[in-house]
Amino acid sequence: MPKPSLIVRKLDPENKETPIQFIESGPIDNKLFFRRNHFSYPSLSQVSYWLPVNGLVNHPKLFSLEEIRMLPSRTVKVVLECAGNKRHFLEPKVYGEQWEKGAISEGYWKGVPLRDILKLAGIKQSAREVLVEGYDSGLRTDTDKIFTFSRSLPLEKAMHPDTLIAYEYNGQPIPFKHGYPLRLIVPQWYAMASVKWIRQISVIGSGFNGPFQSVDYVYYPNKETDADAYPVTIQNVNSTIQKPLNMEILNTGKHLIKGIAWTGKGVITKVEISLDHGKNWSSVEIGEPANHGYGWTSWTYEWSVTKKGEYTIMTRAADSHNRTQPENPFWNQKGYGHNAIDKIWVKVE
Ligand SMILES: Nc1nc2c(c(=O)[nH]1)N[C@H]1C(S)=C(S)[C@@H](COP(=O)(O)O)O[C@H]1N2
Ligand SMILES: [Mo]
Repeated sequence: MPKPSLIVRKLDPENKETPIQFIESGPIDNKLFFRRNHFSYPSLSQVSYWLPVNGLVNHPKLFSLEEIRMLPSRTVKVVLECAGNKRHFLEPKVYGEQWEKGAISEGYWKGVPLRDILKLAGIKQSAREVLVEGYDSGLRTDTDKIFTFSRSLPLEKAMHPDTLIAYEYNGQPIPFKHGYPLRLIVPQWYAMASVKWIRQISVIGSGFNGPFQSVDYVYYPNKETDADAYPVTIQNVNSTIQKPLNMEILNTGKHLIKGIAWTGKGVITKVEISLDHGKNWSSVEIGEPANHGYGWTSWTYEWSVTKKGEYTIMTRAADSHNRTQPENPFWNQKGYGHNAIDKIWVKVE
């Protein structure tokens, strides 16, 4: 059997999509995990790796990898989805990586809760956010300055027991391209929050406004102005049809339609399908228990088609917070958070 491979969007920095239509189920093998980088890969020596935790703490610390591995760990199944996933389908089009449907993957991340590390350092009263810096850096096109990839979390999210300083993916040390040796994992948020190659963690007393959260990863809903901007955080409820393929030609008879659904809030409660341009909707079968960690939900639908013709297959998921997928994507300047009803076209002959 020929094997699927990553789809290249850009070589340097390396940006590649998961061939999501050809994934049987999670967890995703690291070779097929999408890659999203703002800069070239950093060079860091594993021999001398230490994790500094400083800022507004009572006892600034330097952790060795050994010390981190000895602390009580947690393992969580998490969907990492790039905020730009599905950007390609936005109308009018926007600039940026033209991700189709594969800037998403899921798997098991093991690590130490960030809050345990922060507690060992002792957070001061004046703390407001936790800043996590990556080892990679470079020029941004909008300035002539060098930045590292750095982002902060509000204290509440930083202290959530499932926000991890991860060191394993699917039972193996995290592959270098995905953040070895240590990477932040922030379940339910779009994946820009999950900073790779952690260089330093600092507790800070004010809002961080580095460009990866004050310029990028901000929703700008207006075309002409930057008014009404707000930060990109939790994943929208979403679904993707994996099978059949878009524009596939099928024969009459039985076809298994399958796909995935996920959300950054609560759990998936329902996935519906329409085969008549959205006039009628029926519920599809949801695979595993819907509340399985922060993973996606696989679903299937058996389609018996006797009439030849052209069909539109549409899916929409709903979550336990009554969020559902809109008919049209929410347009914003940078094309984040696309979660319109998923749609493909097939011909039956
Ligand atoms: N240090 C660092 N962390 C990073 C990034 C980066 O460029 N540098 N990209 C972020 C974005 S936008 C995404 S979508 C995910 C991608 O993770 P992956 O390459 O492991 O799939 O990492 C996030 N963490
Ligand atoms: Mo991303």
